[in-house]
Amino acid sequence: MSTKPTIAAISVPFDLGAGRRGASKGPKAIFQAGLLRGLQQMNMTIQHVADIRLPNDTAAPLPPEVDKKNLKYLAEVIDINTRLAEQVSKAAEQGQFPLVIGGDHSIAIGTLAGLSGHYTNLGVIWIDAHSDLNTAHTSPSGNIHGMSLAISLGMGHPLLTGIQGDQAKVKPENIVLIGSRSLDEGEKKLIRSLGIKCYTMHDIDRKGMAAVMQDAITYISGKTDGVHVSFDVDSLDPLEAPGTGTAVKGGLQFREAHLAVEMLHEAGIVTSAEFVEVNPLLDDNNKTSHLAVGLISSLLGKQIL
Ligand code: Z70
Ligand code: MN
Ligand code: MN
Ligand code: MN
Repeated sequence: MSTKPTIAAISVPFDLGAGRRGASKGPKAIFQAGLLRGLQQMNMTIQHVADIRLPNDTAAPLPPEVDKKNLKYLAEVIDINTRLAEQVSKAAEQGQFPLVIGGDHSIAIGTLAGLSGHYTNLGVIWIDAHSDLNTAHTSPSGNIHGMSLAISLGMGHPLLTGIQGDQAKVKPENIVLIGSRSLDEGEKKLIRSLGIKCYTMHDIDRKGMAAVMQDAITYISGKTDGVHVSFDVDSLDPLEAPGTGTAVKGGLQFREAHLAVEMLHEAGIVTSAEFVEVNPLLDDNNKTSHLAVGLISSLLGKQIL
């Protein structure tokens, strides 16, 4: 970005899309770790524009005939994402940079739904140990945070794919997965059949993060008119990010993760972002919350010198 946009921070203290509770405490911990202060010190204009919650923690009820099979907390996930999508859309409409702070990764459903109307070809860089490409038919868990990217592709329960309209919110050729190392069988099939660009940990080990990010940026920048960065902190190695619900060994190092977001900033292509799956209940001295603040700052342009 040449002129710095206003950052519209949108917190989503929601964790019913995940298999364990605690990510709902992520936003508070990330703000307490100094998010606003850090960005203000960088001369960024940041406003905390919304905190998305269910009134009295109760979702709008679903009609009794709705098939909820293998979709845990479907009503809550629909309701929170419907609200989030409206808020994200409003921020994008006003030319702000939506910065969504989760919460579990099911909130990407609402973020992408809210963004999609503002772009013809929205790019998505999905930095995650997982691909979140399950449907109720392939999911081993029924946890909707493992389905959010499939839903954004238009695959999944119609009440989820229908948020902000039935159209797909993102096209498979505009997605890049980075840091993958825990993929379910159905997800692998889908990545192959749709030809989704996927840089696994194996690719990062072989080529190095700098080359992977350069490839990813080249791949996505020519054909998209906006790029959303969906950053799941479980992409990092559990030694770096212990405060997350589904830690998977063999993840990104602190420096690799920072390099990735620094290169995204330098490319000048990023128009929105979300940081998800910080679980303060599992954290060690707020290490993961501070890590998130550092990564967000770097993505938005913080430099060492
Ligand atoms: C598994 C599932 C997942 C995040 C775990 C795990 C999905 N593929 N996503 N943590 N962020 O249950 O679908
Ligand atoms: Mn995820
Ligand atoms: Mn994950
Ligand atoms: Mn930079």
